[in-house]
Amino acid sequence: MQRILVANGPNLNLLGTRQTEVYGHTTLQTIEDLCRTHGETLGQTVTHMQSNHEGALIDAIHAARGTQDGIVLNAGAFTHTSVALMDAISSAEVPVVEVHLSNIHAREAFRHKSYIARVAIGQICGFGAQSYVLALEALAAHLAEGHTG
Ligand code: CA2
Repeated sequence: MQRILVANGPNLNLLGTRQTEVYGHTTLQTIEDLCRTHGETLGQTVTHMQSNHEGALIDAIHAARGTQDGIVLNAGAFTHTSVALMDAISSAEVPVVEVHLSNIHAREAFRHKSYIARVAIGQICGFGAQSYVLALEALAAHLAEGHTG
């Protein structure tokens, strides 16, 4: 089984409750359930974490070293600001797929820059909850090819 951590950053705990015109009606719980069940079909054991705190996300990435085979990361607004998260990913030696619900490249200019993209194996954005499913698929293929870090 591939061990996959799905990590969500700030404000994503509010999904489905506010700003539904931007982020839709799907709750984070629904996304977590979707990832767990889809992961099972891919031979993945999916665990979840969400935090509004940069340090907690960094700790989770550090803890993934040697305990997870891959990470699906929606770093939320930290995507566009956090050199510290980028450095944590560099040091973890665990492949990361960056995901976003919205198409960050079609939004405000400040969302076009991603520090995560520099250290992720790839980025999937704009497909709502399906972005996470696509990221699990991408990790399954990447890991099956024998890639590790
Ligand atoms: O599209 C995405 O997944 C984002 O990572 C979402 C972040 C945003 O800062 C990124 O640019 C793109 C924001 C998440 C905030 O989520 C909320 C959900 C409901 C209500 C309020 C915020």
